[in-house]
Amino acid sequence: MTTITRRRFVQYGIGAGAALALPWSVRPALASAGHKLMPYLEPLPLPGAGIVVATPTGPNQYSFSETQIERQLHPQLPSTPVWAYDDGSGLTGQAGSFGMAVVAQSGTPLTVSFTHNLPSTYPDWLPVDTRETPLGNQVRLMTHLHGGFVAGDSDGNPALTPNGFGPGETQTVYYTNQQPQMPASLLWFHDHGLGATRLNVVAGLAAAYIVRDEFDTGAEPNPTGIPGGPYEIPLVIQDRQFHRDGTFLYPVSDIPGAVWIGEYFGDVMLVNGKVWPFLEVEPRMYRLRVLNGCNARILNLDIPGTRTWQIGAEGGMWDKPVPVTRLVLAPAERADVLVDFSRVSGAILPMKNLKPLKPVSSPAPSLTQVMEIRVGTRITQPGPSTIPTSLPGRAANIAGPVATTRYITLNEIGAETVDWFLNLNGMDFERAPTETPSVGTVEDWVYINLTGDTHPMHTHLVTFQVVGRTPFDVDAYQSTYGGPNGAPGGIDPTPFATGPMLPPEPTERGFKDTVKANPGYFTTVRAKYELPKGVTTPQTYVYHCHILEHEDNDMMRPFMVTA
Ligand SMILES: [Cu+2]
Repeated sequence: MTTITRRRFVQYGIGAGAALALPWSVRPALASAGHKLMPYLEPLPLPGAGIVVATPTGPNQYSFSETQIERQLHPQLPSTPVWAYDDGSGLTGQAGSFGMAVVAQSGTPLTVSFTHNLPSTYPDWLPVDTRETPLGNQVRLMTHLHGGFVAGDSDGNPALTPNGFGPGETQTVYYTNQQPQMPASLLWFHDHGLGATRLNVVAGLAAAYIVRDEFDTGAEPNPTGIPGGPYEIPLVIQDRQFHRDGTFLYPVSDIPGAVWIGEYFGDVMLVNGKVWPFLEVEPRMYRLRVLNGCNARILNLDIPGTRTWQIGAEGGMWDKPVPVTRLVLAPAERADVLVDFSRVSGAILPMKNLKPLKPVSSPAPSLTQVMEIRVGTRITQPGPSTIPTSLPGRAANIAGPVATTRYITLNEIGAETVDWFLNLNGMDFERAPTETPSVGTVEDWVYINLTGDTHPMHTHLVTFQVVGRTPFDVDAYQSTYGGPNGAPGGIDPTPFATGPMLPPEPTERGFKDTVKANPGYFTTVRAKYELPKGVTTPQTYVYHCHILEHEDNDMMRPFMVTA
């Protein structure tokens, strides 16, 4: 608490007038252009038809450059500057603001490079808060493979490389795709620049990373008996606002002296990088692979159709399908679902986003429309007509013993003031790691939420089992242990429990890399802290809230896998 941190140093020093230097202070708040846009005018971009499937530059090797392109994201909008990952193709195949997918094979490692070809300083449509960034308004990039089981220096890791990569510089990483830690699954890679992740991702720096194996081949038919080929549809959902000139609108704080805002919520929904698209399907079974790519919005998706089953989540496929009616996905959570349109031939079905039910809590304003599904009447290829009774994946059931249980507090400090920030364990990001699991051991991490909202907690390196959520007396815990920087970590909240631990949701059956830590509960997850083959201790990673505004300020901590 007495350390002079990045934030406080600049707050009391050179950064004090930063907000005044931005053109935003003289630009009147523009009404977002979103409410005037007519939905469902353009088709959903698909792999090979609006989403580029990356071309390797050598055997098991990809070379991307981060570059600015312009795309029209809706027919009633001017074109939008978008930051994109270019595989060398020039991105003529990218239709919208999301448009790149790597297809990897479980067990086959990849070498990937990312070269910064973007502007050296932030444009005025991306309002950087220079109190949070290591190098002011310089654009510093770092790509993280979300869900990757990799060495620390291939992680895109703001603890190891806080300054990221500047213009002309190249980040080179080695993605192990090692089994069983990286089974067939939908991962994604996105920018993780320190203090600017929220802006770099809004600008477009996010892409899909699809891992295949001998069962989940992506073809139809396949050994799993699920839809494939054109009947497997990725859905990357992101909410955005727009200026009338087509640029993304990212609001600046209305608190004098602050630029950072607590959470970014859009007033239009983009799916695969297009505003409110439509999707034409045949009256048969489909596989939808849904990723919540929003900065802060928790989705509660009503999947239209007659019957829906979830078959997997972040950590890959499960052992059996689970019937679902709604998909409640916090930022970075994924759902792999089978949807049967066979009984709704000819129907026009809206996919809607509803307010998430308690105990999930979010201040997001309503945004109901997502996309429209148009069911045709003809079937080109029948595909599977039944749901498999078993799947070639796994339920999460980590055998003990649990070597260590760690108690991690989630704190919000100075809300609605110029000094507003969030933290973990009452500590700033820059402090040395306090979570130091021994390699190969199993640990329980208990997220003690002392704030009013749900935080999607994401751990790099590992996937985990959700053990459960326990209601507790937040006020009593807070008044006993809280301080000016929040409550410290390391204190067991069990004496404050007000009821028994609730089991995981049916949709938390498998391994996950992001868990909803709801207010009023402490949430326990269990992971085995292994390292990739040939990688030796110590290795440093980070864990953080995946609400990108929170991650940037300052709800993120390093952790170290030790001997
Ligand atoms: Cu958060």
